[in-house]
Amino acid sequence: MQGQPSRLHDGEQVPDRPLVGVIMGSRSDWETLSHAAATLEQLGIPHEVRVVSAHRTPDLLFEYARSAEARGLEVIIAGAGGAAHLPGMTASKTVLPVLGVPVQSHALNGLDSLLSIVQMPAGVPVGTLAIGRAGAINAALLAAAILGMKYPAIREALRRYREAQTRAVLEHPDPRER
Ligand code: RP5
Repeated sequence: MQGQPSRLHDGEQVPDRPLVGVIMGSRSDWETLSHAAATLEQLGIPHEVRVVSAHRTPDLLFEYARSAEARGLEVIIAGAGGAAHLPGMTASKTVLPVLGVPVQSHALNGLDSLLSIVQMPAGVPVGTLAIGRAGAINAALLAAAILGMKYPAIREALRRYREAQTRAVLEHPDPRER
């Protein structure tokens, strides 16, 4: 219909408001979580980025998770290192999907972060990704897959990302060439 915003087939237009909240326990986690934000950016997914610590700012964490759905967030990516309570505590205060990224800690190389995030007792799930950069990128891609079920434009962006990745491998089969 003329004058109406064009509606994509079988789904909703991507809104301007942040759909993904990228949170982390410390500014020192940004080096890792920046890869999630950059991937969301690449896919054209509106997102916000915040430091929210389970240990240092527990009230802020509760408020952030409690209000996330009402503010329009649809997925939360939570990264933390060491005794990494942030993803699990966030998941305890919202029914939005929470994707956990274990940050590579100095003491135990991120194994502590991984186990803290992945070993949730039954009842409150956290979708846990790999330690470090790979996990941060994959959290963004998984967020895109979740959002893609509702927003066809995001599903198409994800499809293009995967096609470009495949092309890059096929077009440069010789690992010695630069
Ligand atoms: C965790 O403690 C954070 O997620 C971070 O990975 C780790 C260390 O934090 P900083 O001491 O660098 O602020 O809560």
